[in-house]
Amino acid sequence: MLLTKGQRFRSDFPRFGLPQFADRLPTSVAEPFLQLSLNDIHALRVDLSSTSLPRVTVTADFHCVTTWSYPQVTWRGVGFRSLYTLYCAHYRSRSTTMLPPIRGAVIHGRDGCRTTLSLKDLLSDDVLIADTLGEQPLSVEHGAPLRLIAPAHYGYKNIKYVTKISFYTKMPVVKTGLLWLLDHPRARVSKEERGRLLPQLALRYAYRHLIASTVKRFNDAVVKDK
Ligand SMILES: Nc1nc2c(c(=O)[nH]1)N[C@H]1C(S)=C(S)[C@@H](COP(=O)(O)O)O[C@H]1N2
Ligand SMILES: [Mo]
Repeated sequence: MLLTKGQRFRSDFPRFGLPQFADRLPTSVAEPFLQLSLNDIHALRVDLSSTSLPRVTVTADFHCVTTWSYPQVTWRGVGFRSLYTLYCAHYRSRSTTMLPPIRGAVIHGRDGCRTTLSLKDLLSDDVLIADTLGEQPLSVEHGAPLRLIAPAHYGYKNIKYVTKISFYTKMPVVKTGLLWLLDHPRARVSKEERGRLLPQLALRYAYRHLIASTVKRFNDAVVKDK
């Protein structure tokens, strides 16, 4: 199997994430609502369980920045581009002004985890809001009820329990203390954009040593919550 620079395939698809979110596993699955807004106004709430937007299927390798990958994951849900088109129509129906050019978005997870992506990256064909993994509804471990999937980008751009996507006319930056250094604005796997400023090779080796303890930490948290 072909794998990009610095990545190694795992035989399982673990629950994983930033260590501070390990214990914030939602204990129940929320309603599949997604809020879209522009510059924090003109909000639109979409119910993904009843929307007539077309369903799409995307199969792709999943790549965590800490160097583990899991091959050929099949996600189903609603294509991001069709949600964006719906949002643009909503804006036009509510506003007397033209839709200003949108640069990027903050993607918010219910556990407090968030990140940014440019609109250009979000509008790629393979980006979706997924509610299904394989043949099953998305599990809580993997982000139920909804998660953003952007396969060309490292796992940390693929926000679980996504509740809100806030568009902005200026490219947003999320202030997450030191984590800012780890949040590359694009985080493309093909370009090995693992983090900001820091050398990619150093990150590759530093991260690799964190995998086993992080998997354990996330597994233990699941057990504790049950
Ligand atoms: N809400 C939320 N989304 C998140 C994370 C998180 O901690 N919270 N971690 C990210 C990281 S670093 C990775 S690798 C993937 C892991 O997804 P998985 O738990 O489905 O394997 O989720 C990403 N999305
Ligand atoms: Mo990750």
